[in-house]
Amino acid sequence: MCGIFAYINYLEPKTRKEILQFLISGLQRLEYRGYDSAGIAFDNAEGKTEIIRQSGKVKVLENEIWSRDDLSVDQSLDIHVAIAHTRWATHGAPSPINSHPQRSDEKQEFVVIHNGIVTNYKDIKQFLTKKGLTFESETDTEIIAKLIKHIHDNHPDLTFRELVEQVALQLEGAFALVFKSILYPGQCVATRRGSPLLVGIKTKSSLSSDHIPVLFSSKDLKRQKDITPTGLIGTKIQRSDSTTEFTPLSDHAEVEYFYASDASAFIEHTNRVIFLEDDDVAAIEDGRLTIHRVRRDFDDKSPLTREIITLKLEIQAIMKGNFSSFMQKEIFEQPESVFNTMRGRVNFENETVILGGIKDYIPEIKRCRRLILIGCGTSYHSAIATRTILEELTELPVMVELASDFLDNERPIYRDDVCFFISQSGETADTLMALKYCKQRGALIVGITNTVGSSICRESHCGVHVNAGPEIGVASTKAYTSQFISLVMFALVLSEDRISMRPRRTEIIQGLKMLPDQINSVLKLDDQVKAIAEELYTKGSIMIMGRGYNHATCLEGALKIKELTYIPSEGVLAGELKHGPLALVDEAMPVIMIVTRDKVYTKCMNAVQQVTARGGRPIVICEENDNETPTMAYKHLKIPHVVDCLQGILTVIPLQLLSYHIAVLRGCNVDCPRNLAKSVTTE
Ligand code: G6Q
Ligand code: GLU
Repeated sequence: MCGIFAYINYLEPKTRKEILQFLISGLQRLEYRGYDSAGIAFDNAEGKTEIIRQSGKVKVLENEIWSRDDLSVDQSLDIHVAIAHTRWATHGAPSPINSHPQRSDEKQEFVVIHNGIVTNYKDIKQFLTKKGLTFESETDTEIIAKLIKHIHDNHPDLTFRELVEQVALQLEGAFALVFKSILYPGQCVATRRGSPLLVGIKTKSSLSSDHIPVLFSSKDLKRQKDITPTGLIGTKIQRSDSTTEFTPLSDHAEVEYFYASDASAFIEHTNRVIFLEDDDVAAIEDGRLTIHRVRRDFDDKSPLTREIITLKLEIQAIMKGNFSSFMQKEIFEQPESVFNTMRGRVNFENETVILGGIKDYIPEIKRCRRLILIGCGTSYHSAIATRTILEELTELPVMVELASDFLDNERPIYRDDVCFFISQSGETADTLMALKYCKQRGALIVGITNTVGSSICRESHCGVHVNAGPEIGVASTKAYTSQFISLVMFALVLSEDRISMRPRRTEIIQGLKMLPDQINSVLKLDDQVKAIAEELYTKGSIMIMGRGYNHATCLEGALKIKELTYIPSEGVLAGELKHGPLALVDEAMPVIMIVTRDKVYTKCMNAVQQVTARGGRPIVICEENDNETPTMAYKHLKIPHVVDCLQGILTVIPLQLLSYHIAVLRGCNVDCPRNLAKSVTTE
């Protein structure tokens, strides 16, 4: 997700340096949301809008800002509007020109920052191109900047707020927008639909009210009924003669406002916050904040006021939302993170998959000798989870290696090998060293990471950004499922032209489409899982069994339990049960078994029988339509059916939840387990 931040001071003098520092710290507070580039816009010493944008970390932008010696940073500004943005690219690769703020023209009459996706941007772009406008970026956002200028040029009588309303009426999709314009100095207008946007208010005195009236713009603007989405421009707009009395918010004229994607960006300055609703337009002019409604349908039922809330949360609490830990938040984020991994890549209608980061290398990959997947810990498990489907759809030999063991044994690598390096952090030492080992031997290097600009990213020839959003909990959860999906998408890309594989690809792609909702269903088992945790948290060890597509699941579940709860836990391939692990089974040994309806269902049922025959009391994770397995289990958790190669996305979630609840019951530090680090950057 990206971050929006804006700072407006009115009769509260600040030097340009202070303002720039506000912007940088605001963006730093939003870094946890994940991004790949950043930018700011402010007034320069000549009174023009200055834009500074960089791809990469906020630090890169900060260095660029302070390297400039022409900014007159000591100039004091009584009234000023500054906007800032961290971008999570959806349209156009991370680059300065694709970063925000996006501008309307060379003179930068209007600049805008955007969080979300404008789904009808191509229509609007085509419309504006026909009007003679040209575009410099690959983003959807740029059309917003161009559109507001176009409406202004055709309706110079409209106020800044009215211009933004008209723009919002044209847009489809999700957006939070903040505009700045040299044509409307000291004014800043924001609006949202589908993406969060907050207003922070800082004044020296108490506010005269804890509510702000909402003004209904439709009283001001009579739109002609024949307006079409791109037919508005050039339509005469009438304005009623209604005037609106402004009630100043405070008896002091001096005031500072903040716009942000979440309160963590400005909570250190003020805890007085307004949460804007969809289709609100928040306009700041002459130090006054007014909130308007852009009535898209005339039976608008939204409240007539917006409450000014006094937040009592600490910054971290805001970042965690309503969750007790980042790990818990990240487990519950998986419907969204899995969707984000597929967003803009999987087209569920025409059943195509596009991975922009590797598309130029597909011919070379198709000619390769074999695929080698290399990683550590959970990332290694995502490789195990997808090896079979990769072999099936690519018809290539696929090897899976633990990076440390791969290096210890100096495995042979050849020029026609394709080596995948899977890493959430992109900085894991063993994985990075294995990458360099393979690169030296001429193999093609594919990075599968969750961190843009990381070492593994930079060292790879090509790659896939798993787009899970930042993962702060040391124990990897949403990165695992996103790595899993990324590798499945890769398999689908490699088999795009195989007629014989069409039915299988259809089954998988339609399975991917259902995943976010199905993950939500599994998350609803949280209370049942917690009840099981209350039985297990005092145990001395826990065994988890699975096979086939769920071999990886039992390894990953065991890893989660051991690293979070410090209870020895082993993931056992059910087919190995009789070759030793069965000796561990008795009525005291907790055994969790994964049984899903696929080609190994019967074998898994046999394993359940073997465990129960030794007095074991298995806790089974099975499918909703399976009424047989539960009769043999001590307890069971039912999850939705999904195509076999995607089962591991759903079956791992009860194990993530179980490890979380057991850790909490045992008083363990969920986000920072003892002895562990989020990124193991040493061997
Ligand atoms: C698992 C841990 C750990 C992690 C590895 C690899 O929950 O987070 O096993 O998966 O250390 O880390 P990277 O994926 O960042 O390379
Ligand atoms: N869709 C816009 C872009 O790709 C904004 C993405 C974001 O939310 O950061 O630039």
